[in-house]
Amino acid sequence: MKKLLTLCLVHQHPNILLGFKKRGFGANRWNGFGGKVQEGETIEEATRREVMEEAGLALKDLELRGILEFHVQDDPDFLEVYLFRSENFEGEPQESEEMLPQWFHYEQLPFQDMWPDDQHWMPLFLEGKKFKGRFLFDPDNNILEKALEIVEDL
Ligand code: 8OG
Repeated sequence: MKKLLTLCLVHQHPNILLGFKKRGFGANRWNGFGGKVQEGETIEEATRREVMEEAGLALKDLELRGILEFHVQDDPDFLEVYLFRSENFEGEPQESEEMLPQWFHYEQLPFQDMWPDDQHWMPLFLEGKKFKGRFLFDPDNNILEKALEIVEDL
């Protein structure tokens, strides 16, 4: 079964805001902000809610930039992650129970402490492209298969 999630990268060039995930799925990694889309909300509403909950920011803009599927070997469940870029917001990045936010220069992203797929699609994100991807992981989070394509529209 498919699970729908959101992920938002706040990008004020040359810097990207990431959060250090303190607990739960993906703990001890830097990532954008996001989570599961709940019943009764749109994907965009879920993105705004998660960024507010995790980083204390009210987004002023939101652009869909990628759709990424994540599969784990031998698991029929998979994630479909809607990846957004946002540039403008109200508020100051604030630490939450889940995330510790920090700005990173785009050339100094901490890929060794991020999800292993991020280094593959981040260059497309930084070039302003839209893309679709599919990654298959083994149970230790190593990438077994990857497919990534630039698309005109999502
Ligand atoms: O609600 P929860 O914190 O579990 O949501 C997981 C978040 O992590 C959500 O924003 C989607 C995101 N995420 C994955 N897999 C991957 C991945 O491989 N790379 C990145 N960058 N984010 C991911 O669930």
